[in-house]
Amino acid sequence: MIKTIFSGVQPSGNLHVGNYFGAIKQWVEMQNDYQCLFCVVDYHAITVKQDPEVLRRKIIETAKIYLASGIDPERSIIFQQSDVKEHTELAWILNCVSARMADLKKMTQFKDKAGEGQDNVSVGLFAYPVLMAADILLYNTDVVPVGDDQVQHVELCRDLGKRFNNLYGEVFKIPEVKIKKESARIMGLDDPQKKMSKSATSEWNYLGLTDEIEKAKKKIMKAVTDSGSEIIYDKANKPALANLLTIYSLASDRSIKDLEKEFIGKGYGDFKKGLAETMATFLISFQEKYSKIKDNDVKEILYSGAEKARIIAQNKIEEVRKKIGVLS
Ligand code: AQP
Repeated sequence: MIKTIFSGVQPSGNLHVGNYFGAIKQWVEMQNDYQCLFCVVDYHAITVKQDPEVLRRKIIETAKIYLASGIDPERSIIFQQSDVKEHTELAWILNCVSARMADLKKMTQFKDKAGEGQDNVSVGLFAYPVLMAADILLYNTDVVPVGDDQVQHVELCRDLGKRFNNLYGEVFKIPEVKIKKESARIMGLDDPQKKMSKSATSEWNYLGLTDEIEKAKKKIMKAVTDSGSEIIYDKANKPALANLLTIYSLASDRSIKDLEKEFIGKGYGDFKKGLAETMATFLISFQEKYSKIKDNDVKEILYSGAEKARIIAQNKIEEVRKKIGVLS
């Protein structure tokens, strides 16, 4: 039987090469072998403050990025999370019957995002991994392709699904996580100790898929580097260069060894110029596809995607409602 994958991106900022190489590129490759659902997880985005006008635009932009990357709406279901109400319904049920405060307190992403002010962030930010578990469990998902930062959340999803099944009998399929080792964690251009993040306070942190080409080049030229001048991959001692080499390798489809060879005897300046040009070529080609996609076409794709997703989600929620004892 054909297996199902589910994954999503929050429309919470400018999607970057970390989102692309860490997650979306894998999705494109998996379309041939799986039944795929790719969601624009807008209810995740509102766990932190959003400007409604900007959010509306980002939802369209995120779906456009899926399409420009090669997600094919004829083969894959692309939809907006808030269009399928069963996500929030299941999240509430899981909040009550499966999730425990202790589970959520362990989530490192919550600790990172809330920082010192844990008492003043939204309850939604704390509970968001439960909504993510609901997103996944609703669709009998077999595999969840994500970047490294989401692995802990998928593990929690597995635990919540198993706990529900133990209490009420087999209802949920327990999914596996899938990460692409070489691109699982792209680090910030301004700080190689922190992951590249679309909601970073500084735009010099990320390389956006829709960044103007000259700006993208500037970001690369300004990216922090390490001491020394040799171009070698050494994650422990040269983390910034290791990150840039990873991005270079992913954008050019060349091995890191091959790149190291090319830059023997050359310094960071030449290396960055090479990366800036490679990235420009990658972004020009991506943005050409992106700019041809019309907002209205995206809206139609999201609408019909939600109709298809809803059929699967409604079946699962009916099963859940029966099990927990509410009248249908
Ligand atoms: N730096 C990264 N390297 C590799 N993969 C990454 N992903 C995110 N950042 C990196 C993967 O992209 C997918 C979508 O991410 P998300 O929208 O769920 O947001 P996130 O994981 O919280 O990361 P972001 O993009 O930095 O968003 P903000 O700043 O809004 O929190 C996921 O599969 C993620 O692993």
